[in-house]
Amino acid sequence: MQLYDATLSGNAYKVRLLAALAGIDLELVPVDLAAGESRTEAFLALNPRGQIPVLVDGETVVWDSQAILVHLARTRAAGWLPEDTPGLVGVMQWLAVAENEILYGLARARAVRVFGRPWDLAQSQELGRAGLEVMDRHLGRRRWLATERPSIADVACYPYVALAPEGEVPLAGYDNVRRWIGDLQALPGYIGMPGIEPVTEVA
Ligand SMILES: N[C@@H](CCC(=O)N[C@@H](CS)C(=O)NCC(=O)O)C(=O)O
Repeated sequence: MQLYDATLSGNAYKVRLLAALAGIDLELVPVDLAAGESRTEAFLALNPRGQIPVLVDGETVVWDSQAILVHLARTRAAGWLPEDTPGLVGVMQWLAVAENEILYGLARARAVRVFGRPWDLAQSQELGRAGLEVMDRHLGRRRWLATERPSIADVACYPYVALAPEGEVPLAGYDNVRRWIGDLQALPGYIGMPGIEPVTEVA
């Protein structure tokens, strides 16, 4: 399987992370976003949105990080996506948070600060903090986001939450979120990415 990837993309990292946690081999194909490599005709044939990550699994091409996590869980990492309705619904709810408050909030704030993207920093940070508050309350009652064990919901939400300080959204005060980050970092097979600090202690 090939993953069209960039080292500093949190969306691509979440796919690398699930693969590492579940022991799945991936061949990484680097895409230089700054050079416009995601906007070429050849790349748009893979993903009409012109974005990474894209997974090529034989004849199957999957774009969008959430969809790729589902594909990997359904084909090679069964324990990461529950089949029962409440479990599946719980995962879907957190994939929605990953695509909304986390992507348009925390990830955008980071993209403004790290890559100079032209989005509204204060608005992105505010949306990101709203997502963190929801997560923090939820994680005060349970260890993992959707099920009794880690699932693709945790993997989908993790990268841009852990990278939030790069967008000038400190994680101080979100103690349950920081405990959850530490639990994820302690999982066998865990890999990090540049910009994610290890959580060593939670007040
Ligand atoms: N919802 C998409 C978002 C993907 C995305 O925003 N990818 C960024 C990198 S993190 C990208 O490829 N940007 C290039 C562009 O939009 O030109 C996903 O989860 O895969």
